[in-house]
Amino acid sequence: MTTLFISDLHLAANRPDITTCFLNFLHCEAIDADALYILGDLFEFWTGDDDPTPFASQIRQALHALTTHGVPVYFIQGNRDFLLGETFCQQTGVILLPDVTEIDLYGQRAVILHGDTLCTDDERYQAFRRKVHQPWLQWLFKRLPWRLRTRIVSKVQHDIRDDKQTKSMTIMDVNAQEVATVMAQHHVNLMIHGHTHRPAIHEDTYEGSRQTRIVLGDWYEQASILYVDKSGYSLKQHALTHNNEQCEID
Ligand code: LP5
Ligand code: MN
Repeated sequence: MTTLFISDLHLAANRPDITTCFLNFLHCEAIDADALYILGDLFEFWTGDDDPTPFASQIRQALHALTTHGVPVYFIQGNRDFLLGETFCQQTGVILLPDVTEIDLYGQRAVILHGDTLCTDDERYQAFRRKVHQPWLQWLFKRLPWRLRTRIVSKVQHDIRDDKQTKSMTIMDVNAQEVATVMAQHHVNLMIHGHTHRPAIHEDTYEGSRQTRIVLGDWYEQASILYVDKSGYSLKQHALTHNNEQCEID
């Protein structure tokens, strides 16, 4: 049996190819898994659990079908779906985990997270994150009418769209010291995260012990899935059409 990890799908109504790939993945692969971990940015942007669109309902239904089948699905919020909350979890059976969570993977301890908090050199982003994570602001925002919320999000996205172009790739990557600190705090040698869209398995030696950091990729052009079982792990990229033929949903 296998445990699956994914992140950064950026699902959106205007990318039905990614949605189909995700639905097929749930239907064909996740259905037989020990567990599925979604490490943030499942959605391009999640404006609130009361999202009334058919697109959101389709995703909720598919996750509900999987958890009802008996597969545990765990979710860590990303920087694009930090407003996903308990209502979504009640509707789908998905379990929301703290931003940084320790898990046991077939006898090996690991720390899992979205990855944005590791990018400590990106000070503008970290300041922005602190703002939008303020509980009072989220409380207020969630009480605004749905259409007004979507307009505010579009406006903020529009206003900051050029901001990333001014940052170097190094600033937008993880900070090595922060990675070491988080692994030391949790006494683990394995870390799994997404966010940077730079899929890789990094093997390092830190203070005499071997450490592994697995970075999941995004799903813009291909699906990125980490498979973990008793014998080890494998990070794979599949075409978005990967499961289309053998496992199409009726
Ligand atoms: O996801 P990716 O890789 O594209 O970029 C991220 C960082 N960008 C973001 C921005 C979000 O995707 C868009 C959010 C819209 C939010 C609407 C908020 C509505 C209010 C909610 C209130 C509860 O996460 C990007 C990183 C990059 O990862 C790599 O790590 O660099 O960071 C940015 O681009 C952010 C800018 O650097 C910061 C700009 C400051 C803007 C200040 C606006 C204040 C708005 C306050 C809202 C009330
Ligand atoms: Mn992200």
